[in-house]
Amino acid sequence: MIRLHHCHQARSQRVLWMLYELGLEFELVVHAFGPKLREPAYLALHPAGRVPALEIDGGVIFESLGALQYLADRHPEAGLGGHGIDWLNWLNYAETISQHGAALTQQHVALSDPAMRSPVICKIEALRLAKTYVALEERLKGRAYLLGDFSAVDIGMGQALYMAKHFAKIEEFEHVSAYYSRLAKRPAFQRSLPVEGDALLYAQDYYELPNV
Ligand SMILES: N[C@@H](CCC(=O)N[C@@H](CS)C(=O)NCC(=O)O)C(=O)O
Repeated sequence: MIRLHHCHQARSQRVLWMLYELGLEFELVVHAFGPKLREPAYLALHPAGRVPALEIDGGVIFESLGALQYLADRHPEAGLGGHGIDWLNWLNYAETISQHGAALTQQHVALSDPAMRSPVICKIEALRLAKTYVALEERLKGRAYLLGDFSAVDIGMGQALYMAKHFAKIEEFEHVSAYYSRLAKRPAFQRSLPVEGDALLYAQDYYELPNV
């Protein structure tokens, strides 16, 4: 039995996308963001009350990139795995990007009262986020995917960009934009997106840089 705990548009989307790429059977439990994630039943699965939590093979994986690695290793026949310096760097670089996406989501979305938001933090985080694209742009010159062929690393990064581009546009980064378009065409990515009627985390496609 495989069971994924997921919130729409969150990092758990990485695991959902990977499960679809692998064509595995699983149960999907969609949670709303909020205090329910901090109830004891869920904390027994994820010690910090976040998503994802992937129940699999008698254990629970509660880090999205760890789940990608585990699933890639569990299914070598899919050819989405890897190892070594490039694999580790680019798998985990998704979190260098997502830390800014998460901070900006907190500012623009979680803090529903605009008076609580900090335009300075919003601006610093968005500028630092855009800087993370520079390394990605360089890496993608002459490569369709981060490690050459499509792999689980691109699932982590594709979802990081899906979140990040709400706050820092990718259009001026030619290779990053082409890469993201390539990933977004994948049927498994599209299946991992919310559908009409689902509660969305992001009400806008893009949140402007504050003028401070
Ligand atoms: N490094 C973790 C981060 C997990 C995380 O912070 N998830 C966010 C959504 S992207 C979450 O569950 N937030 C809910 C909350 O903080 O209440 C991972 O990649 O799985």
